[in-house]
Amino acid sequence: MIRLLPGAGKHVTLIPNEWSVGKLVTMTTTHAAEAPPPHAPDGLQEHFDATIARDQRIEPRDWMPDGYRKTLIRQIAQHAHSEIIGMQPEGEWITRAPSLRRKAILFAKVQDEAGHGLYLYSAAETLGADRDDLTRRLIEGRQKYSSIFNYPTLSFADVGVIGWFVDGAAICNQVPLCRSSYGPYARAMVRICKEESFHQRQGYELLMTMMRGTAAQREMVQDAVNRWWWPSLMMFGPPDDASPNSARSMAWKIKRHSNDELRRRFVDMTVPQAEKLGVTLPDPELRWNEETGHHDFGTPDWDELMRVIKGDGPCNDRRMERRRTAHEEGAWVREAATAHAAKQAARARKGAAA
Ligand code: BYC
Repeated sequence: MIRLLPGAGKHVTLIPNEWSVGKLVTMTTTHAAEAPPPHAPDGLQEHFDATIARDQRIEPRDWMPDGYRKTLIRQIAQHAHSEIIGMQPEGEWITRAPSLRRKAILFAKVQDEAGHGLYLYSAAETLGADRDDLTRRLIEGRQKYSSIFNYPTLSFADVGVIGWFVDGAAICNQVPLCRSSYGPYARAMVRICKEESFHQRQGYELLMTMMRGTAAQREMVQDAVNRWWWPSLMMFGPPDDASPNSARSMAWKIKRHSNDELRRRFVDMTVPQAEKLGVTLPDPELRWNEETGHHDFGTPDWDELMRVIKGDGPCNDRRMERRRTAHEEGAWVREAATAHAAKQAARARKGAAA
């Protein structure tokens, strides 16, 4: 089957592959998994390369190499799953927030994360992925989500530190993704980053309030900082020399900076904030380096990151169990929405025929 697609000013033919937009064949078929890499019809690869070289965007209807599509689906799906699982650690504090104001703020933040997950699943769908399939892959442990959400939230100070560190790290990582070469992903990131920046400030404001409080509150903040610092540095992924995907993703301009560059940017951004707050970052090697114009810092425990990614972190089982239960308990909502959409479509058809 050949489809005609509007290319840059001219019509080009596309030989569909398993990822083609319009879900000609979905991700789950055996055929798709076994299909040989599709051959790019004349000129399309060159057109794609030139678009990337000019820093222009690839859009869903454009031809793209199979590897580019797969890489994007992998990254966007992992990102979407992280947003949804990321609702859990903070969500546990909604009923225990110390005031109505803090409860309302936390509620709104957790709800925003759900929204981020939905934009991202929608972006993945523009690549031909199927959201149900992605969710199944997560639930069956075949797709990843961020390591950071496998750590427990032991006190209300953790809510502030997640906002400050985790959302701060998310901003460092995701602002450059607003310039990612794939249009729908880049556009989703614009709104997500605006909200993340609000989240980071609410976390920092909460911590400033606690630091002005009692000695016990200040201790809670320092304890949360000690527990979240290293896992936050791990959010940026393995070091560059152990990151199998970075080089390819950067050549395609999906990622704009390497894992280590972004990690360093995060450290540089966070150190003065820690000083202002009056907390100590738990790294004896942390110091300003006049020559490089950046901070030197210690090495995260990469074995720990690998263990957590593989499912052996402090809360992996709990997070996945909760996600599975929520998915099963939400089945009636999906069925009701599908029935409602079918009814609406039937009504629209009837109206059009009348
Ligand atoms: N945790 O070659 P690499 C958020 C995996 S949401 C788990 O460097 P890549 C927020 C990686 O997937 C946070 N897995 O990979 C939400 C790869 O495995 P596969 C999520 C990790 O893709 C709610 C393998 O290790 N943010 O911020 O070039 C509230 C090798 O790594 C991790 C995003 O998803 C990890 N930490 O770079 C608040 C942002 N690190 O897939 C905040 C978008 C690596 O080959 N994603 N892996 O089996 C990215 O920027 C990149 O995907 C990463 C990894 C930097 C994360």
